[in-house]
Amino acid sequence: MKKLLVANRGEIAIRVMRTAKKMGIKTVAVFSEVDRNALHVKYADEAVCIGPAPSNESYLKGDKIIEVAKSLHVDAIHPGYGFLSENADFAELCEANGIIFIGPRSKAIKVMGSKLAAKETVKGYNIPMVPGTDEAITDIPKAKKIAKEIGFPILIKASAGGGGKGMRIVENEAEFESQMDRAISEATNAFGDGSVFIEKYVGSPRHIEIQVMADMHGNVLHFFERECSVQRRHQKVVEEAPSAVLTPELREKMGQAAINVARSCDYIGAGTVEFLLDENLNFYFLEMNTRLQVEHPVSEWISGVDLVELQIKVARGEELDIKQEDLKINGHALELRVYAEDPMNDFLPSVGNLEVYQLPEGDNIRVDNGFEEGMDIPIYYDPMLSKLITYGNTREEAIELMLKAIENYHVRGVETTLPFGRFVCEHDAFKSGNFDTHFVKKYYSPSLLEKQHKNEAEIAAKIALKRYLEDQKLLRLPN
Ligand code: MV4
Repeated sequence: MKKLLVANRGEIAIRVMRTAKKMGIKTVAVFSEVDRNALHVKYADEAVCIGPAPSNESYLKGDKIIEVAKSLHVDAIHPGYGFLSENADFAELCEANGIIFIGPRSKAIKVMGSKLAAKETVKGYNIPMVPGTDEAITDIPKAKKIAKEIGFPILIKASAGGGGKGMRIVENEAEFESQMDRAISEATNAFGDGSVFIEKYVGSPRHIEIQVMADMHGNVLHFFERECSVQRRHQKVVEEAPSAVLTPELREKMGQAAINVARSCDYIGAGTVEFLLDENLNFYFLEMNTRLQVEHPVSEWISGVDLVELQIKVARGEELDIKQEDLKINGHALELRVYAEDPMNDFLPSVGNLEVYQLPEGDNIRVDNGFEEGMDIPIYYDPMLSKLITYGNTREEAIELMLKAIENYHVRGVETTLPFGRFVCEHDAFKSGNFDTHFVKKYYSPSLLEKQHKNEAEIAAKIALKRYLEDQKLLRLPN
C-alpha cells in the first residue's frame, strides 16, 4: 500500500493521515469547495476538489471519489466515520475497482446496518439480548400479547434506525396499538422500511461499547470497553476508558461477547459492539458499528495501540501479531468532544469565524483537531472542532487534567461545548462514577453554566478596573 485516499474531512481525516505518514504511505485528501483552505487539505501530500459544499455533492459522492482514486493511482481508501464509512455499496464499489476499502466487507456492513438482521446473525453465538421479538412485527395483537408477557414499559424500535431514531417507549397496554401504528408509519417515512420490533425497556442503562479488531486470518481481538453514557439526545459528549464500574470478570465476558459478534458476521477491521448495562450489571447486545469511531483515542491510550495502524495492516492482509492475553489496561483516558455549539442555547450550532483558537498542550493531553485560528466553520457539516483527550494513572487524574486543559483551550468567535465539559467534570455524579444515560437530562441546565460565565465576567471586569486605575496613576505621575 503506497498511497491512501482519505474520504473525509476535519480532525478524522488528519488523524488517519498522521498514521499513514508514520507508516510511509502517501496521502490524498479530497475536499469540497468550502474546504479549500481546510487543515486536512494542507496536511495531505495531494488534494483534489470533488464538488460543492453540500455533502451529497462532495463527501458522499462515492463514484467521484473512486474516479479521483483511480486517476491518482490510489491503493486504498479510508472512509473515516460518518459520510461513506458505513455505506455497503461504496465498500463494494471500491472492491470492484481494485481499491482496498479500509473496513469490513460490504456484507458485514449491510447485516449490522439492520438491527433485526444483526439479531438474526448473532443467534447461536451466545450473545445476551434484551427480552423481546426478533422479527419484524406484522401481527399487532400477537405483538401485544408478547409485550404483556415481557411486561411494560416496553420499547418499540425501528430495525433500520440508528442513534435512537424511531424509538418509542410504551408505558402500558392501553397505548400499545396507537404507539405501534405511529412507530411503523414513522419508520416507513424516515427509512423507507417500516420494520419494527419490541424489547423490554431498560430504564437506567449505561452505554458500554467494546472496541474490536479482526484480521483476515480468523484472529479477533478486543481492546476493552469505552463508557459512553454521557450523551445528549443520542449525541455523545464525554467518553472514557475504562468504565468505572466494570469488574475484570465482566470485562472479560463482554469482550468475549463482542468478539463473538464480530465472528458471527465474518468481520474484518476495526469495529465497535454496543451494549446496554443495567443497574445489576447485566449486559445486552444492542448493535455493531462497522467503522472506526469518533471516540477511538481513549481505547488507544489505555491499550497502547494505534488503531488506524492496525486497520491499515489488516487491510493489507497482514495477521494481527498481538495476543489477547498480552493486552492490558494502563491508566485512564477521557475524551471531550469540542463542538461549535452553544450549551447556553440548546446546543444550537454556533458557526462563524474562529477569531482566537489556541489549543492546550502538555504531557498526557492529546487534541485531535481539524481547525486553526482565523478559519470559518462551515455550516454544511457536523460542527465538531476537535476532541480533547486527557490521560492519567487514575480516573481522578484524567478528570483533573481535563479541567486544566479546558482552561487552557482558548476560543473566541464562536460558542463551544468546553464549558459544558467543565460542568460534567466538576459534577459529583460524574466524579463518583455513579451515572447512566440520563446524566445530562437529569443534571444539566444552562443556568448552571451561567454562574461560571458570571464569574468570568466578574474577573474580567476586575482586571479592567485595575488596569484603568493603574493607567490613571501613570497619567498623574508627571504632577
Ligand atoms: C434501549 C434502551 C433501553 N432499553 N433498549 C438508544 C440508541 C440505540 N442504539 C439504542 N438505545 C437504547 N436502547 C432497551 N431495550 C435505551 C436506549 C437509550 C440509549 C442507549 C445508549 C446510549 C444512550 C441512550 C439514550 C437513550 C436511550
